[in-house]
Amino acid sequence: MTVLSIRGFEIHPGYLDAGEQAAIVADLRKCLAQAPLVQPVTPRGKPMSVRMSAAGDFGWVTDRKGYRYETEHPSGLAWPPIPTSVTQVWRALVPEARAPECCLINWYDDTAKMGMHQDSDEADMAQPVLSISLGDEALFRMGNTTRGGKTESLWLGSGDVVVMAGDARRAFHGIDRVRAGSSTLLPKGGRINLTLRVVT
Ligand code: MD6
Ligand code: FE
Repeated sequence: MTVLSIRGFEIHPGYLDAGEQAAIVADLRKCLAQAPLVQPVTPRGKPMSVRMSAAGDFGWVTDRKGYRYETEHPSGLAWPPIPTSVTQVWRALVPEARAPECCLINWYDDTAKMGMHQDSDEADMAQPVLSISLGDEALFRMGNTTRGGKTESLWLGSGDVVVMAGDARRAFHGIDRVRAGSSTLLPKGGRINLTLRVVT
């Protein structure tokens, strides 16, 4: 299987076949029935364009009180467990890592994007972050461990998996845009990105 390395990001194009992608989507529907997607706001009160939920021991949340991990959905209910269809990918690609404690679920419509950011709210930055893309293609921008400078972009398609480990673990990255209608996986279109993390 092909593996690309771009600025230390390890990219596995087409890692999941169509059947595996559909099985994960079916599992995520059950998760989202228990922990519905919410529109988060930044600490400064700006609504984000993605809708967000999570599975696992912790969910990453943002609101007026700041960015943080929480053990409960904003409704006060526990997050659902991470589906085994998802943890399998982590075990296969990062076998040395600790078990994932959070599966962040980001849903993008065709206007959503994600500004350049670092994933840095986790206690053990030696642990990798793994992302799974499902549905419409998205333009993923990879930068440096400090803000600014040269970047490289790549379209992530449905079934692609990205591992951020080592130096890339602290690299800035973001989503510039989503290509509407580029996948038939989700009947109403859009894109789901899962990011698996060790939090503690
Ligand atoms: C996205 N991904 O693909 C946004 N974070 O929608 C991320 O923010 C990300 O792809 C950590 C590791 C891999 C990622
Ligand atoms: Fe990220």
